[in-house]
Amino acid sequence: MVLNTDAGCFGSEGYCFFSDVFGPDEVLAMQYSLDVGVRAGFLDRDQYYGEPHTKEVFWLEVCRYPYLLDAVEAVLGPNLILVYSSMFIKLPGDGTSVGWHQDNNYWPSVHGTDVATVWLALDDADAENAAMRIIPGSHQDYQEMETVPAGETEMLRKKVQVAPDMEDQAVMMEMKAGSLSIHDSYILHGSQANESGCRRAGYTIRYCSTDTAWVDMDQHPIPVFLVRGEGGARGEQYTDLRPE
Ligand SMILES: O=C(O)CCC(=O)C(=O)O
Repeated sequence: MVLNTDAGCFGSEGYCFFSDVFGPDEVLAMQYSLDVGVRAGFLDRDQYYGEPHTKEVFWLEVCRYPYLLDAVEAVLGPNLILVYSSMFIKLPGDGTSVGWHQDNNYWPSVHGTDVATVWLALDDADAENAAMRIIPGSHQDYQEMETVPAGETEMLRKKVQVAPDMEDQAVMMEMKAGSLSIHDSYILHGSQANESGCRRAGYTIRYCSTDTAWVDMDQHPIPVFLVRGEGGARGEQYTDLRPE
């Protein structure tokens, strides 16, 4: 399987990669900050830290990092809001997996199709330590798929049952720490259990283009930040965090 490294193919494949967006020193700073947060008991539940950007300025600045936003802009265009973020941490041999799912299924307050997730590698991610997997093209037609309850060792509450022939098409999102992938909010993705001796942490950051997508702030649990460009028709409801 050839991996999609071209932002221009995001529309057809539903994902793409950007390598080395953060340098080695920045990766060390993020790993340190994650370790401190874990020790301080910031995680909401085992191996999951919800909305770090609303709790620690450090992570908010990661979400506003210019090179990262350049990558998001290459995919979604220039008018960007930051709607959610969370950390998926898989410890060596912890046995937890993430069932196949579409992100939009978890976000009733977020409307529209120009919605995407940055998956930022805080550790090197590969097949051994359960890099995320994606089924290319499964976002097409923007259909919300039926879900069933997930099992006890799965990190999310519900999942989509995927036929084996479709699962065979999955690509492994292997990347070095500091690199990132971007995936469409309708694409099927998940990850298996980490059978290796190495941690695999990823920071997922969710953005929308205000050209077509919007957030119902009466339903949304956290502030939405305008990080680049124009806020659109509902822009006054978002918190302006554009650079000076
Ligand atoms: O990190 C993972 O294994 C899963 C991440 C995920 O499900 C997501 O980005 O929505």
